[in-house]
Amino acid sequence: QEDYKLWLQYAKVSDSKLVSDYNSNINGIVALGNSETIRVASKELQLGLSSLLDNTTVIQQNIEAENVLILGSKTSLNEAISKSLNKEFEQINNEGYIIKTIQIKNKNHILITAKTDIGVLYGVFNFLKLIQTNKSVENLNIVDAPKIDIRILNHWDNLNGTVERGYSGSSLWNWQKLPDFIDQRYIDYARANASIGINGTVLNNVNANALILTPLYLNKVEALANTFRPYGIKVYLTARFSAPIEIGGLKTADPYDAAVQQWWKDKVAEIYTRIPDFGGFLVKANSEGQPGPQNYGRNHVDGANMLADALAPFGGIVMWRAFVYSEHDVNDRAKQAYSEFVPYDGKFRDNVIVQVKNGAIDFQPREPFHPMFGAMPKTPLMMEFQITQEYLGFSTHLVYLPKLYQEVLDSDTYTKGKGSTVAKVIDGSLDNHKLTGIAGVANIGSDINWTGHPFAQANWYGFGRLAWNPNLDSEVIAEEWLRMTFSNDLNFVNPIKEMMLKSREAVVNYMTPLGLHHIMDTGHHYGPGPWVSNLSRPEWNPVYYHKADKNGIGFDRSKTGSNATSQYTPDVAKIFDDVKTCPEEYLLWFHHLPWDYKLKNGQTIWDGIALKYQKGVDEVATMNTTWDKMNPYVDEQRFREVQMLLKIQLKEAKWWRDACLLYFQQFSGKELPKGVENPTQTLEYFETLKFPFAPGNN
Ligand code: BDP
Repeated sequence: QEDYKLWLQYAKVSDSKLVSDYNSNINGIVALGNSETIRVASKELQLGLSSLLDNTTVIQQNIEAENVLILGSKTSLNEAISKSLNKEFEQINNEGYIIKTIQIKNKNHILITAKTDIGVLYGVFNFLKLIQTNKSVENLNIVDAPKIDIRILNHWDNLNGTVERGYSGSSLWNWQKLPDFIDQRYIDYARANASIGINGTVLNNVNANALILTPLYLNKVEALANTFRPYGIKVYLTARFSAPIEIGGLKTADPYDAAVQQWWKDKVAEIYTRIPDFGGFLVKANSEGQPGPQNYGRNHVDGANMLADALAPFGGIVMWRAFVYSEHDVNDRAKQAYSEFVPYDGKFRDNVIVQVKNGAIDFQPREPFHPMFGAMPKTPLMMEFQITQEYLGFSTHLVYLPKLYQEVLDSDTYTKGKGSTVAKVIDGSLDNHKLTGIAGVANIGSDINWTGHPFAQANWYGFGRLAWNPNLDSEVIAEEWLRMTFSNDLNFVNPIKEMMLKSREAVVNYMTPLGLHHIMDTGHHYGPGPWVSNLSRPEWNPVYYHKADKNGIGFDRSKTGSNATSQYTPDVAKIFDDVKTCPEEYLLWFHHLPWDYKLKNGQTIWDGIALKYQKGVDEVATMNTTWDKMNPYVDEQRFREVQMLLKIQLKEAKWWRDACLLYFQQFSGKELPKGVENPTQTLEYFETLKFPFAPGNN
């Protein structure tokens, strides 16, 4: 089925001239080396070529013929060839690859090589991509390498098969049938990830269950690790901080306790006897009720370093999350992670990396970049993006997230002057860090199409591409994804690419325009709930975030308010602090403004908000009409699915618009401006809507 195949459709190239050009360049494959990785690489190549080009080229033993596709790592090449590529090899790291047209005895060949077999596999996928996207394979000279070391998915999968904030079925991992039954899904999962360069996976939820660390489960984890290894994907686990008590029989999990330290050392050694290339632990500690070092009067450094010491002898790492906010300091939740972590800069072990969400609240449709980026130069920080759309319409709304990712990565921290982008913090170049990483909270589940919405596959794909190179353009990524997933026909690619690129701004507009945030309904986080004010912790309530009243709307985080702006470098703080220079997309994130405050275009805040909500709805309406014309280019099933989903999205964009505007209107006391449709329901109606069927909230 098409939708299962993701961007690895390998659909037959429709242009017959192109097919013959390709075929004339590919007249046999020679695979050097005999590792599992080389085996899967040549298998993928054969699958791709036969399907894309009807080219049934078989593996050959030598390079006698012309136009042979040669794959193999540096050490497997003959010396003359390898020497001639010295310059190229210098430009790549262990995971990079070279695709080059070379001459041997006056005959042309295409060489796919790398320093490692995994690099060769990446080269193979990228070579196939050239054909998938109808690019030329003449005179090739491609040298490419990932800019970030750890490119990892975080699965929020529970051991009972549910997925926290997962909207595409249940967990992929079938713990009952593992380790004996290796589902084809696991292999296709690994292929898909390898094809975009993802090289790590955390199998289980950050809200962790200690049982994953027991032999019963480790046995199964080992089977997954063995399955993923040929594809260059390392397995990581979340470590529940209280595991020494829960499964170790100890009385405490205090990181200063010698028995606790020993327990972790033994546990880690046990894991490595099973999985010699185990990646390490991801830890959510003292956050939203999870246990952690603070339960024993210790701090994040104590906790992270204890685990790091256990992992260090084996080369493992700790990814320690900075997603913390305490109920004791409710002045401004956005400030807390920074306040708690920045004083620890330089105190973590070398094999600890602190994992920071892209913004200071929680994966909202738009947030300014997290002030921790750039603020801890002596500590490697990794990015945590959410691929699953917890706050952006689950897997029902079409939202192209690489736009969001790129906006964050391109943000300038100014910590070392202009150009100190978040991307440079993450790729280690700004502060010279060796350990670098980027994580995406996966949107993958057991649905046939993996991600629920056919277009949500693009978010998995795009995350992987930006993890490989955070400087890539989201537009380029959208185009290659569309060509590989659907069609190379420009009558399809151009309008749909534009639709994807606009979809992120659309969701911001119909959910949280002008810097509004966290006004979704409680628990499920799906529909609007700006009225919610009855939750036990103040910072869980939407009213805490929008602060709408008769006088105005917005959270004052400037100098006159919570002063969260002071957590940014002075250059950035100055821009955000001044209502005149603050970008309007962050206006109500940083400022509380009267309803008749004038925006740059002359509209009042009230009119501006209302018109933005309307614009969001209009954009989704346009997405619908654009897609309706795409029937000729897409298989019936995916065409219909997307069409139905877009209709729901339109209905729900209106729900957001009407509910939020009716609610805020109570305070503004003003009429809706011309151009904004009148709500067809009352505020009471929206307030009493229930959403008991929301998935993923467990
Ligand atoms: C929030 C989710 C919650 C996660 C938490 C986290 O609502 O389910 O456990 O983040 O990242 O976005 O730890």
